[in-house]
Amino acid sequence: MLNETPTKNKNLEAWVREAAELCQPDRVVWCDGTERERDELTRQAIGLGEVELLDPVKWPGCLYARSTENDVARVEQSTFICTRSKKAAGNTNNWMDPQEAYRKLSEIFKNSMKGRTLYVVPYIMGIPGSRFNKIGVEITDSIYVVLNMRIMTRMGTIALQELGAEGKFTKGLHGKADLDDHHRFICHFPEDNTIWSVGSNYGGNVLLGKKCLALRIASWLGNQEGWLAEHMMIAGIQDPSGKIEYVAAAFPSQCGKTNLAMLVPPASMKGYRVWTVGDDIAWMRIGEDGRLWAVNPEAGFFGVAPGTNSKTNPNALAAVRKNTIFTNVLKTEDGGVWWEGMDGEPPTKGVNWRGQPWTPSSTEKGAHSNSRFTAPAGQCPSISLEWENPKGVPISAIIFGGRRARVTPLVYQSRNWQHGVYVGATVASETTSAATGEVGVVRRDPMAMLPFCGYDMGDYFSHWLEMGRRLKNPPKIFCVNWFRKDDKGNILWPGFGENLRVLQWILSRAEGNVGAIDSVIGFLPKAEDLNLKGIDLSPEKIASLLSISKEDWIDEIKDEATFFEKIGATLPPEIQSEREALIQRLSMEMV
Ligand code: GTP
Ligand code: SPV
Ligand code: MN
Repeated sequence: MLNETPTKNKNLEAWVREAAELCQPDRVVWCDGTERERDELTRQAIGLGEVELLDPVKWPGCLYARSTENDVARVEQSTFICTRSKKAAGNTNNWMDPQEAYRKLSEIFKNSMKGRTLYVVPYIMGIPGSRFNKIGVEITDSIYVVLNMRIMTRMGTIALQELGAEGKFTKGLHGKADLDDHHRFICHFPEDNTIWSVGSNYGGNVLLGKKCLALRIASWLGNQEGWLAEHMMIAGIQDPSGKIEYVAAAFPSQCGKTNLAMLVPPASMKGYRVWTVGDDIAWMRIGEDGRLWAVNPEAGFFGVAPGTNSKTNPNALAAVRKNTIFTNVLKTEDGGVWWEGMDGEPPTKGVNWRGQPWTPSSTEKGAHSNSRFTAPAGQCPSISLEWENPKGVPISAIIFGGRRARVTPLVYQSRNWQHGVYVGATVASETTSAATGEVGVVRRDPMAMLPFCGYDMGDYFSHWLEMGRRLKNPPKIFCVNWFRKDDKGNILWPGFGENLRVLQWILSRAEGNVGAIDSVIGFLPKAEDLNLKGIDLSPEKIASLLSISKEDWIDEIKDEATFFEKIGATLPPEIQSEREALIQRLSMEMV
């Protein structure tokens, strides 16, 4: 921890001074990212009650944190894109005039760090040394944020070195203020390369490298610079011959990216391995070979805790055994952690995410359904050897998906890139507790980017179409649904490790090695082409997983129309014509 200014970057120095004048902290501390600094900050955070130490033998280097009860998820209604013209933000984003936003948030930031320390956190999104990096600097009064940022990003001196005296950086100002949700705003100023976040101390609202920079600001930059910033996991699938092919998958929050990225093959699929490159964000560029190459710009996982166990995701469990921060899970009496869906018996007592005593007979959950772990990616046993390759990995298949009890089959393939963009653009999913608001309501979430696209959604679709035109060798585009239910409301597909069977079909299709049924919505697998050896699923269940109901799809098309109307005039004509072609295929089927 340095108290003098460790940078020669005049813009950075001036901006830190400006922020300190506004927020009036007692101290300004520049973070260097060393272990010594972590130990010192941990000691202070424990003293302030921001975090608790877990049992150092069972959970070495692990911390426990609770955010306040009204601050446990992203807040989409308080998240704004602040561009000079409202049009640039588009109709699916909340917009605020930049002058008004700066004025309004300045009022909240003003003097808000009195009695507190202001930490300056320089960080890299991307692979150190790569020309595709983006440097960010987050100013924050939360030690919890600093400790999380040092896991989620490459942080400290390394970032200042890469920034140099002249380098550009994303300015991120974060303050807890009074944590009142009426004073909670997450504002993005893409034209100023700036983020202001105030009134929260939770995840995607405050770890500004993640959703704010690596998706909202980066998607804006990607549109200008000709690349894609996506809410996608990335993984390598190794087949028994040793060949590795990479896939990238966009599912909305809490819909299975982390689990897919860390998949453990079922016992019956000997010789397969899945290698984790990233679990939440992909930055994708066109390589010299005309393929799409993806990099995970993060250094850690901010993963969903509930449901994580040795069957569903043993790799995540292994990754969180040390040096991990647990947020809003249950703390056990012996200094451990627990969440619903963990292995074994629940503890006989503990303290729940609200800080109240808990026993298995409590009616309330022990862990919040959006409780999370923050773990270094390098600790994951399935981490790919390529995860820090600055070139990234070449993507053979892009997969879209979501939670749908009905309508969407287990898997289908789009006809070509343009149709694939339409499939991605029309993805819908049941809402989850990753954002505040009602859970389980179906909403359109194109490319899983509805809450994260930093500009007009219609222009974003155009950018995807343009990328396709530039790709000589584009990945094939697929759609999956692990969450289809039967009439009794039971999920039909066993999911998790068994999803590899679907990936196997996807990769065979991408290589052109297997046939398919040419259906109205796209290419469906023939049941006999799915590898179902060693899995106990009746032919009837398989049939319903792969079935498409005309009535459901007609309803679907109507709902799409409402969403497309909302997007308005920027909706690309190609998307409209894909929709018309689908309507025509459906109506021909009807006569
Ligand atoms: P974010 O970090 O919010 O972006 O989420 P994510 O997409 O990484 O979701 P994650 O993999 O953490 O999964 C969220 C929830 O979905 C967990 O409760 C999982 O247990 C559940 N889940 C994941 N994969 C499957 C699956 O294949 N089948 C079923 N039924 N549930 C799954
Ligand atoms: C998500 O909500 O998609 C997350 C968690 O990955 S957060 O960082 O809170 O956005
Ligand atoms: Mn996410």
